[in-house]
Amino acid sequence: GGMASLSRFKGALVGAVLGDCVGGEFEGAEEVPMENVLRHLNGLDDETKGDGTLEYSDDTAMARCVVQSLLTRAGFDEQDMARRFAKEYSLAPGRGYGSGVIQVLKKLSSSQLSDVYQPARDQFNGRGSFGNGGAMRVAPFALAFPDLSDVKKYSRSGAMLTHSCSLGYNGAVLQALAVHLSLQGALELPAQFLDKLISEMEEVEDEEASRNDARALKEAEKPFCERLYRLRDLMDRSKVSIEEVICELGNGIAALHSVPTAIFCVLHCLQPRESLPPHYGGLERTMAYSLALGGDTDTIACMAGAIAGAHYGIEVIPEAWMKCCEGAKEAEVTAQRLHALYHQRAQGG
Ligand code: R7I
Ligand code: MG
Ligand code: MG
Repeated sequence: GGMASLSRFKGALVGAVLGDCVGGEFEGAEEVPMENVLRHLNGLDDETKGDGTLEYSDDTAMARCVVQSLLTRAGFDEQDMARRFAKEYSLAPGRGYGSGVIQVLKKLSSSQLSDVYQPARDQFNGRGSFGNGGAMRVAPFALAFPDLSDVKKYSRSGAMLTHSCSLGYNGAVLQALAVHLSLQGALELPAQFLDKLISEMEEVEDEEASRNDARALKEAEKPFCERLYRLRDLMDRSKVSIEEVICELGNGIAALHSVPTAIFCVLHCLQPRESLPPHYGGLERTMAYSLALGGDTDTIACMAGAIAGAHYGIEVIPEAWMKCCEGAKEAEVTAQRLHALYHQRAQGG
């Protein structure tokens, strides 16, 4: 489809759900042989399996809250979004939330809360979380706001409801930017796509709070930029092993160790790869490759799925995969409403 087409919106939202659902199988595994990944994915074609047998986790549970809030409020409303996170957690606490964020979600249900950002600031001795929980749910921001500056501003605020450390919320900004650009067709020119991400993140990470956090955590001056430069080096190599990717970019629950990794998965899988079945399309390759990295597989596949889905569109997503994944059909339906909101805003409505 063309720029910001309905197919791309559906692809982004459904791609994220798929990644979360199929990635759950290997979450926390140290390394996953590709053989096991392919067996798992081939199993999804089994007709005898029931609908929605692969349940979504916190990644999708929170993304659904983001979607519902953005649609209901026709924009970003921090009170409303915080309330939805808290309510969702109280109704289904067993979706695999990060161990730290649970405290935030409990505090957010309190009715006498004057500042919805305060519970997040109290995390980890006042530094805030650098986990990838802000980034894993951020795709809907890119689907609701056509302006790049709005995507940056609101994805940051949305992440700060639970992640007040810049190494957490800047990861969300990076992921939102990647989905935004992919939606515009920017992955047709991968090198320029990456250049654009780097130039945007150079600006984002120039802020004082970012510099202070990076210094305190003994990271590079601009940690996400540094990772994006490493990513560029990896892309330029003719061959790169899974071990090298894990070593250079990471596969963990920190946003810094997973968002650049997810972007790499998408870029690496734009073309056929020897290690992957030749009949796989780009989205299937991206999913398989993300799972093979091990570590935080549900979240890395979820983020890669959103970016890849925005690029390839809904048509390439196997029907059998859709059927197996809880919430995938619903995501396809709600994507239409985000598409309408986006184009209404784009026309200044
Ligand atoms: O970031 P968050 O929402 O977790 C998301 C992850 C995804 O993989 C989901 O699929 C789910 O499995 O969890 O939750 P947080 O609790 O804020 O952060 C996740 C973890 O990162 C924490 O439980 C800590 O182990 C670690 N972490 C930190 N550790 C030390 N110091 C995050 N921030 C810090 C920190 O500042
Ligand atoms: Mg999860
Ligand atoms: Mg995860």
